[in-house]
Amino acid sequence: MQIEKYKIDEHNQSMLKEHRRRFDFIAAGVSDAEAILKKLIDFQVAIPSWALGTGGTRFGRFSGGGEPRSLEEKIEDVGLLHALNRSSGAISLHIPWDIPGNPAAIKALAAQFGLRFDAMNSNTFQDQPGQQYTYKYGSLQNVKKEVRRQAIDHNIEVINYGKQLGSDSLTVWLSDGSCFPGQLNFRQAFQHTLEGLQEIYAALPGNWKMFVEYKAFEPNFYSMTVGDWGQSLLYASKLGPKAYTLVDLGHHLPNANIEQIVALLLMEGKLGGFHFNDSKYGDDDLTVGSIKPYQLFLIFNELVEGMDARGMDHARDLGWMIDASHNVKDPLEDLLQSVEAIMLTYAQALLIDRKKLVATQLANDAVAAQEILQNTFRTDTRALVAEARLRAGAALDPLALYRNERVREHLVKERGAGTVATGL
Ligand code: LRH
Ligand code: MN
Ligand code: MN
Repeated sequence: MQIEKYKIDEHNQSMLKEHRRRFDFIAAGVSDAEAILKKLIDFQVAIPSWALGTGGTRFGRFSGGGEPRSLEEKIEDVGLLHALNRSSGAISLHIPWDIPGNPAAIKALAAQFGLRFDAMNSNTFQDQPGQQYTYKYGSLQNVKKEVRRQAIDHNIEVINYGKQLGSDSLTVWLSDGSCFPGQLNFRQAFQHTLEGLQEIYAALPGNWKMFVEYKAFEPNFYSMTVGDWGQSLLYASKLGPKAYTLVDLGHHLPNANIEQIVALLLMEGKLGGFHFNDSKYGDDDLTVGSIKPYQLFLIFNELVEGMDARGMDHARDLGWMIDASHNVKDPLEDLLQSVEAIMLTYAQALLIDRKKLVATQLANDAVAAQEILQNTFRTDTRALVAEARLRAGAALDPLALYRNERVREHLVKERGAGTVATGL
C-alpha cells in the first residue's frame, strides 16, 4: 500500500483555500515565519518499529489487523507515515525483534521511502529462544560473568547491524535492578554495568553516539540500576564524549520536573535524545500531547532555549524519537497524532519571545513570564505546521487523508486480519 503523490495533491487542493486563510492569519502575527517554516520542514521524528503493531499489557493484546509481518512491512508503514507528513523520515529498530536478514536490501528499501535508520536498540530485558543464559536477574549488572558477557556481545552485535544499515547511534535501556531490598549490592551492580557499558562503548564506530536511557521503575520495582538522570549522567560521564543521557518522558517518578532535567543535561552537553510519549500514571506510552500538553511545551521551551544557547542544530544534534504503545487506537493513526503534537509544540516553542522572557526574569516578574509562556502556548500553530507540510510535499491533514484513503482496510486486506507485529 502506498499513497500516490496525486492523491496528496488532490487532498491539498481541496483544502487549500481554507488553509490559506488560516495561514495568512497566523503568518501576519509572526515576525520570522519563513525561518520557522524552514525549521519545521527540517525537523524529523523517528518512528519506533515496535509501535507499528497494537501494543499489549500483561492482561491482553487486541490486534486491530493489518499489522506488519516483517521488517520490510514495518518500513513500508513508516514510509506511509512519512509520505503523509514528511516529518517521520527515520525508523528505529529493536534487535532481535527486527533482525535484518539482508541489511543492504533493507537499507535500500528504506531509502526508497526516504527513510534513514535512527538509533539501534538492544534488548537484554527478555530471554530469546535458544539463548544460553537467562536475564532473570539482570544483564550487565548480573552477578554471573557469563551473563554479563552474553549481554555485552548482544550489544556489539546490535552495533554491527546498525553499521550495515547506516545508523549512527545505540540506545541502551536496561531493565536491570532489583525487586526487593537486600537482593542486590547497589555498588557492585553499578560497577558491573559500567564495565559492560565500557566494553560496548569501545565497540562504537568513531562517529557513533551511545544513549543511556534511564527509567525509575518497571520491570524492577525496588531499584533500577539506571534509575534516573543522575545515574544515567554518571554512566555517560564516566564512559566519555560519545555517551549521552536519553530522556523518555514516561520514565520519571510522578511530578518530576522534566523540563529542568532537560535544561541541565543540555547545559552539560550530555542530552543525547528523546523518547516522546505521554502518561498519566507511569510509563503509559500514550499519544504524545494527549495528557499533559503544557508540560510538553515547557520541555520544548527548554530544548529550543538550550540548543540555541549552545549553537546546536535543532534537527540534527539530538535524537528525536517517539516511544509509544497503542492499546485501542490504530497504531498508524496514533503515530500521526503524536508527530503532529510534537510539531505543533515545537512550533510554539519557536514562537516564544526570548528577549522579553529574559527581561521578565531579570526583573523577577513572574506574572509577565507566565503571560509570555501561556500566551504562546495558547497560540494555534496548526496552520503553520500545515504550511510546512504543504511545502515539503506532504498532506495538509495527514489523518484525514489516511482515513479517506482507507489505509487500514487496505492493509488488513493485504496482510490479513490476525497479523501480530513483533514488539512489546
Ligand atoms: C522501556 C522502553 C525502552 C525500550 C522500549 C521498548 O520502557 O521505553 O526504550 O527499548 O520501552
Ligand atoms: Mn523508551
Ligand atoms: Mn518506556
